[in-house]
Formats: sequence, structure tokens, C-alpha cells
Amino acid sequence: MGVVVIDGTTVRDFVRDEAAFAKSVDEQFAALDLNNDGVLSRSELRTAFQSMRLIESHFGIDVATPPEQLAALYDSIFQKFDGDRSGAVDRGEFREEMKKIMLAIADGLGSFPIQMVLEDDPHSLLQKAADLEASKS
Ligand SMILES: [Ca+2]
Repeated sequence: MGVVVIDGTTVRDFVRDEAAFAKSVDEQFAALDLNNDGVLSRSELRTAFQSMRLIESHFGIDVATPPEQLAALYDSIFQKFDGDRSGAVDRGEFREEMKKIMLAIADGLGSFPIQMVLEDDPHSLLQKAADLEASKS
């Protein structure tokens, strides 16, 4: 686990740095595409969100959420990502939706820096946002 100090501006700057953001999201996408077919299936996306924990802040899951509600929630998340309703999430769809999620997190953080404890995840976008910020100073 690592501790980062992060605020909304850090996250927003990261999303606006299109090259860095696209590269990070693409790396994350590749890591999540377990069967390497170039798209994320329903179960791959679900595994992703279960491990990312991003969802807890963005979609308001807490530990007490019953399994059937969780299933419905993951379905609705999948539909959000699968913009063209093809039954799978491609790289462009993933980028687009991750951008929205990160901007929503930025709004939630506001301008007041907070400490966040991140689990060890080489593909954590929040970690990368913090790294980018640190590299500038
Ligand atoms: Ca796949």
C-alpha cells in the first residue's frame, strides 16, 4: 500500500494530459483484458472494478451491499461502458468512461488535498495522477 496526497486539480491535470492519460488507461485496459481479445467482457470489467475499488467512491457501493444489488449495479456499469451496446467494451469506450469517472472523482475531491491510501496496483490511475504531479515539482 502507498499513501498519496491528492486533490481535484491533480486528477484533472492528469486527465487533461491526454498522452499520459491515454497511455495509462491503455495499460490498464491491457491488464484487464485477461483473454487478450482486445475487448473487455462483462466478467473482465466486473473483475476490474472489484479490484480497483474506484467504484466504491464513484458509484457508492459499500460493504453491506447485498449480492443481488451488486449484480444489478455491475450490469448498469457495464451498460455505461458499452456505449454502442455491442456486448463488449472496446478501448475507446473504456477510455471515454474512465475519463468521466476520473473527472467525477476530481469534482468529489475538490481543491482540498487529501491523503489517500492506495492498494498496490501498478495500474492505479490515481497513483499515476499523483506521480505526474510529483514529476513536475
Ligand atoms: Ca477480453
